[in-house]
Amino acid sequence: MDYFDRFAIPHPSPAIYASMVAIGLTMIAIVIGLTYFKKWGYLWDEWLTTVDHKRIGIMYLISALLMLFRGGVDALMMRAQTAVPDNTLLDAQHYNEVFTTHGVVMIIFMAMPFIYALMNFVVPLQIGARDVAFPRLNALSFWLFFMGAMLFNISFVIGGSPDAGWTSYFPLAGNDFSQSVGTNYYMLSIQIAGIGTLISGINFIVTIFKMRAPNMKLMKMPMFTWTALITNAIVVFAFPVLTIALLLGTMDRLFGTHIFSMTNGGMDMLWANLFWVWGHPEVYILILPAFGIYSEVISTFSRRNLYGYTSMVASIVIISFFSFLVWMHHFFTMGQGPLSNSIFSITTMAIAIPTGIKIFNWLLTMRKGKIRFTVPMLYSVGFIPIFTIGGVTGVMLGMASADYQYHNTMFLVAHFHYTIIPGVVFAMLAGLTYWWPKMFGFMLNERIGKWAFWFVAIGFNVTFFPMFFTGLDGQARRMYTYSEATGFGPLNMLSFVGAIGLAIGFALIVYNVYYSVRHSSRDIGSDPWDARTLEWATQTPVQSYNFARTPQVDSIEALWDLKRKGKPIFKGDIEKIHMPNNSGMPFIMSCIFFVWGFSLVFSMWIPAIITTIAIFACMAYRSFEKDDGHYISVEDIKATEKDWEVLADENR
Ligand code: HEM
Ligand SMILES: [Cu+2]
Repeated sequence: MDYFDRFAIPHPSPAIYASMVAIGLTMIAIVIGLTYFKKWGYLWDEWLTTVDHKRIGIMYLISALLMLFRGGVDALMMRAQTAVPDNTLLDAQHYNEVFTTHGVVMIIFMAMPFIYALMNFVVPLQIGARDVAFPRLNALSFWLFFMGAMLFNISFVIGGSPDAGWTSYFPLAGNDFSQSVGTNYYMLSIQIAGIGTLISGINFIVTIFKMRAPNMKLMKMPMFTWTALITNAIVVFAFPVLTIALLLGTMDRLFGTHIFSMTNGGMDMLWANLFWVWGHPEVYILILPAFGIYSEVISTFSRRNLYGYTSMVASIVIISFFSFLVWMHHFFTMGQGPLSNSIFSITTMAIAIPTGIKIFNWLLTMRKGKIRFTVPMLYSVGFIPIFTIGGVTGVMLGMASADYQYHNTMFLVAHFHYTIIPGVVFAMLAGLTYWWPKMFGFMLNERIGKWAFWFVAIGFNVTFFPMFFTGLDGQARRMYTYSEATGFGPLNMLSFVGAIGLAIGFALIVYNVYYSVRHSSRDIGSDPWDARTLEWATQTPVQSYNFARTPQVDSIEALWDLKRKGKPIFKGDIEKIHMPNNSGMPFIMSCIFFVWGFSLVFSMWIPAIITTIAIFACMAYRSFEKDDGHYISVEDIKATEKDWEVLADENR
């Protein structure tokens, strides 16, 4: 029996048992449902083995939404616990686990797949490509991310969740202070997902450099594609640091090395440095694609071309460079002395300049525009003032001396939510609503969407604005409770009320999907927003091969020029198209990775060795496999294109 004790969770409670039962029942229901409706084959052929960037994008999207729900439940539990002083809903240990999993899930398993969902779906279409450069690797990226997420989530029911914060600082995260397997889960699941992300980074850089439509110069790329390019460049430089940090952390925990420990020559600050050398660029990995989405949405719904295109490009390049030069601002108070604190203070504040340029460009794009306040536009307009508050408080935190007051208080928590929520969540909701018709062939209902927007926007401010005040008053972050004498009670209650407003907003978004699936018109054409870029010059839903003829582009807003000036995009005859074949390998390999990670979490060496060999065997198999893809014949293409008035000159 002893052997199995390790799989038990160390701090069980009725709520956890209830969730275990709920998870078990849901899984059984899914298996029964798939069997009953005979959908296993469909699932395997169309989804699990697909290499189509559009389907991979949709799978990223579904995973991100599931994780948003999980992270959201964590958030509600935290706000409920702190709503009144001396509350006992969660004890200290559970609270630690909840804020840790909330942070990790939201950043790594919600925001990251969300941006990759949109990049996958949109970028190849925006540049006029048939797919990404390495479609199979793309599937591998997704499945590695997915298996990483699953591994992280099962910690909740098998062995216990991590509890050392999403930053997992040592020595707290070392074996002496984190004795459960929770932090092993943290190290290994983020490792697996992170490898997937790194592969995506390379894939997208090659795609954007090599697969653009003829004549699409770099400075003619749509802004979302520009941000995708720079984001993936940051990924390629930042993620290897995380890989190494996690590897070293895993060695400390599993093999008893002393790299980050306080004893035997370890350096705990080395972790903090490595973590933030990845971690600060990471926040820009999240926000740059958001900037891209806002640029597309604001120019489409202001019916104007983006103001200051060149300065937009320049500022994202500068931001990406600076994002690597500020990491130390996360530990001004940990004793590196005034010289380094001053240098990092200056670099930190400097980053506000290119960001400010972008804000002015969006405002100037809207100026004199014919603005349509659709749902994506509401999120984009709402983003501007809220994000500005986040940026300004960031500059306050960036002053090293003042940070001694703010650090580790609720003020910091307010700051980063004021950047991340408008900067990532609003952007994703804008992008989701904007590209939804291209993905699924119908629009989301505007009226429900607007109600959801107001609940989200107001709920957000009511939740997080009070934290600036409690933080300045000295309420520390990551504390599970406080006494009545502190006087923090009422403002925390207000935060809780706001969190419920936010939850209602998200529930409305889910309801909107359900409502629109049932009631929205399917007859929306291929360009329902009267948009400007190439992704809207495809049939809806998009054909597997994207474009029957390769588009010819020589302006930033190719579709707009076609519609307004009659500049043709599609020329020449239809030719047969070469497409990659589906493959089960990425999925199978990722399943093996999952077992590998799970074995290591519990120090089960034999399965860990077997799966390591199996992973290499998969790679070897792949390198000898002969698979040259397949062709789609001209007749088949013509049959698919027949019912669609192609925007080509000669077909008009
Ligand atoms: C004008 C731009 C910004 C400045 C000057 C800035 C500055 C700072 C500083 C100095 C800290 C550390 C404070 C402390 O620990 O005491 C911090 C924390 C943080 N910032 Fe920002 N920031 C900016 C923009 C952003 C953006 C765009 C994001 C995300 C999209 C972001 C996300 C975060 C997060 C997640 C943390 C807290 C991490 C943690 O300790 O858990 N910041 N910021
Ligand atoms: Cu930072």
